[in-house]
Amino acid sequence: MAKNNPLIVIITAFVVLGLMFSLVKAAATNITTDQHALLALKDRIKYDPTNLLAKNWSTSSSVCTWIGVTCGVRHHRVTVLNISYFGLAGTLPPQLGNLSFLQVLAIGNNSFSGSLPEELFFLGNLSSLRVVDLSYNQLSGTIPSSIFQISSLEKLDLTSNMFDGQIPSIISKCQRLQMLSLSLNNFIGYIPKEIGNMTMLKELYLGNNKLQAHITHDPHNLLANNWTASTFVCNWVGITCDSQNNSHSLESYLNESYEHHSAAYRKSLIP
Ligand SMILES: *[C@@H]1O[C@H](CO)[C@@H](O)[C@H](O)[C@H]1NC(C)=O
Ligand SMILES: *[C@@H]1O[C@H](CO)[C@@H](O)[C@H](O)[C@H]1NC(C)=O
Ligand SMILES: *[C@@H]1O[C@H](CO)[C@@H](O)[C@H](O)[C@H]1NC(C)=O
Ligand SMILES: *[C@@H]1O[C@H](CO)[C@@H](O)[C@H](O)[C@H]1NC(C)=O
Ligand SMILES: *[C@@H]1O[C@H](CO)[C@@H](O)[C@H](O)[C@H]1NC(C)=O
Ligand SMILES: *[C@@H]1O[C@H](CO)[C@@H](O)[C@H](O)[C@H]1NC(C)=O
Ligand SMILES: *[C@@H]1O[C@H](CO)[C@@H](O)[C@H](O)[C@H]1NC(C)=O
Ligand SMILES: *[C@@H]1O[C@H](CO)[C@@H](O)[C@H](O)[C@H]1NC(C)=O
Ligand SMILES: *[C@@H]1O[C@H](CO)[C@@H](O)[C@H](O)[C@H]1NC(C)=O
Ligand SMILES: CC(=O)N[C@H]1CO[C@H](CO)[C@@H](O)[C@@H]1O
Repeated sequence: MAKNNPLIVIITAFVVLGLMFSLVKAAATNITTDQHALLALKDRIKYDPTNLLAKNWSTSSSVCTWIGVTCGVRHHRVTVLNISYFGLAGTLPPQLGNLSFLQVLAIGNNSFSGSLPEELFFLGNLSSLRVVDLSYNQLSGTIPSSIFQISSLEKLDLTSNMFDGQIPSIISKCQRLQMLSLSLNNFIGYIPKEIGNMTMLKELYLGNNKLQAHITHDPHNLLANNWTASTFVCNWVGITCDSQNNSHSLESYLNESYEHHSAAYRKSLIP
């Protein structure tokens, strides 16, 4: 009965037009879009000790010759932005989300602050991203969940920032993730059990947060047998202690006082 209904025809026409419009818009981005995105970042730099970007990121030269920037051979678009160890302070503009060919975003060991703009990882824009290294900055706020829609992501390093909130269970959508570090932040809540089904994950660092464990499945009785109250916590499997400091400076993937709670943990291990 909906056949040839004029209203449906009109709605369909609008939907198709909208789709075409967004495709044209996406196709309309070019190296100038990338330049605008990087200039927006340059504008957000509040401290640049050696005037590196001020001098080098000049509009009179192609962005592909800018320091820290690499372009792809085929598309001649920005594929790598690596400004790690430049000593910069500033914030991240949403325009970075327009770098639609970006594969590597590395701003580690600087003094970037503020929160991550939600648009930064908006679905579809940064769909080629493989590596995100924001480690050793002063970034804060929650992680926009849009980042976990990027299925190409292989490495996410947020070590040593001031990020907070919970680790969302949709993180397991990033099935290609091989390295995840959230250490030295203010994450709270339970570690999502879905992390256990990220089969490519080789490195996982969650230490020095305010996370809690909720282990319901321990197939080989690994923790049940190994995390015993009678042995020193630094000798437990999966726990590494600071070798210079044989006390409580644990870089463990959970911060709970295991010595006092191990019995309770073992109780909750096996369903
Ligand atoms: C990029 O696109 C804009 C508008 O779509 C156009 O004005 C500009 O000339 C293009 N730049 C290059 C380098 O193709
Ligand atoms: C910017 O730095 C790159 C890499 O060091 C260099 O090749 C380029 O000539 C510099 N550009 C300017 C305008 O200084
Ligand atoms: C970024 O550059 C630094 C310093 O040159 C290097 O050590 C690091 O491996 C690079 N990061 C990525 C993700 O390529
Ligand atoms: C880039 O990002 C900004 C901010 O999100 C947006 O206003 C702009 O339209 C985007 N597109 C281009 C082509 O610069
Ligand atoms: C992302 O892509 C959409 C659709 O092409 C566009 O409207 C938007 O401006 C882009 N940039 C950001 C930062 O969202
Ligand atoms: C990065 O910065 C942190 C904190 O300042 C420092 O501990 C670390 O050694 C730095 N990494 C490198 C490779 O220099
Ligand atoms: C893995 O996690 C996803 C998302 O939570 C879920 O849909 C899927 O069923 C899980 N697969 C297994 C094998 O646990
Ligand atoms: C726990 O595992 C560690 C590392 O494999 C091992 O050195 C230690 O002896 C084990 N402890 C117990 C009580 O099995
Ligand atoms: C040893 O642990 C104490 C208390 O947790 C800490 O303040 C100190 O910085 C640690 N020392 C080293 C060398 O890591
Ligand atoms: C290393 C570390 O952060 N330890 C903390 C773990 O949590 C207990 C209880 O919340 C604190 O007392 C420790 O300082």
